[in-house]
Amino acid sequence: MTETADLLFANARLATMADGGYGIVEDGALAVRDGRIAWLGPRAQAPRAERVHDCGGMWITPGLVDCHTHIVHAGNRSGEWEARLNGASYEDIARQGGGIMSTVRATRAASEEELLRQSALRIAALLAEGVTTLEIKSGYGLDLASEAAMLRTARRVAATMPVQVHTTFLGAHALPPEHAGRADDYIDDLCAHMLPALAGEGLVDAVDAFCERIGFTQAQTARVFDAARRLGLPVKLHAEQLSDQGGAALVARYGGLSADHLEWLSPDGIAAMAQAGTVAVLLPGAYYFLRETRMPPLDALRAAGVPLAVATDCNPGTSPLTSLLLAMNMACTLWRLTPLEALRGATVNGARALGRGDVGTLDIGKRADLAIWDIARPADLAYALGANPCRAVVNAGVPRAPRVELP
Ligand code: DI6
Ligand code: FE
Repeated sequence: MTETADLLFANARLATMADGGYGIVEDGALAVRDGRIAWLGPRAQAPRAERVHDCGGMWITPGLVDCHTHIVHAGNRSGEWEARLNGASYEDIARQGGGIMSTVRATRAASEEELLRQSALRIAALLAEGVTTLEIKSGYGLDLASEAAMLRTARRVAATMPVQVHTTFLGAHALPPEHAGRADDYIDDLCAHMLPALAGEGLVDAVDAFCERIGFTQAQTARVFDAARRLGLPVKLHAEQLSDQGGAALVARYGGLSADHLEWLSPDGIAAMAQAGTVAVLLPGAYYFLRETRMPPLDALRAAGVPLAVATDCNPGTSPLTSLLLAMNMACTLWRLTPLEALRGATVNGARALGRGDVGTLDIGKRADLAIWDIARPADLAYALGANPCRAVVNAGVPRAPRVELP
């Protein structure tokens, strides 16, 4: 590289995640120009730069990617969680109006300002741990105005906090009370009116659904996917979380970006995902919080070469988790992912689950989204329970402290 770089991160150890492994460069350096990675390699060969940031021998990884969250919502469900621990059943709680519908009521009642204020606290926790790309789903509004408010709030997160946001429409998350007993009518309205209107406002980057006995059927999900396809939007799916509904094979048939959860994934589903290049998004937070016992078929996914991503699934009901590092540890401790698989799941494969090729690895030309860590080796990121070794985060070449100001 002959031109002078804007900024050089020197005296660093690089985990580029670019070669199927950690892609380690010891005693390395990384140069940034115009927000992009302009050069990386051995420090002795580093180009000139306007400014130099001495990393003191710390590690640099790609900025982390949390590719599956419901992090924008109002209210919380700690009360029903406490009731369950005191013996109440899900049915008791649902009869008293608990569950997803209590979050729907709270979210519908909240102003967009309040939605942003409550969500920003959770998002700040993720950003403090090096997350630079975040997926945010709707799905607690379940009517046009409230779904729009959620997605507009997600867009405001990207405008007011140092993070790139991918919005996912999840109108097919649960059946709203206004359509009780009329799921097909709700899907009709969603496909004919809600999704086209939200997409027309530029609020939707991808479309998701909850394909489950307590969610929507394969046929209803396919209608949502057909509507997404008509609008040129990519799809992903909450699939095989609690039963095998054939969701993974369905989203793979649509060339979907990802199938998520997958505890009940079948061999047919795995084959379809491998064929389509659909990413398996693993959500150990929900498995842990619900005290599930059935694991996703990880050895079969590995054997089929299906890329594995790891995400928090941050949501108030089944995964109130705002630490991607802890999600990585859960994936290793509960499901025997290797630390390398967990870190790839939160970088390059998380990016792939969002259809992004310009983040997730350290490569020339990629967006200079980086995280700088005070660790002995990359495995420390999945190892430490609760410690946050992030010492700096870089968004498009601009360094910042891990702790961010709230909007
Ligand atoms: N699967 C889940 O675990 C969450 N949504 C979904 O599709 C539950 C969301 C909630 O309980 O609020
Ligand atoms: Fe989810």
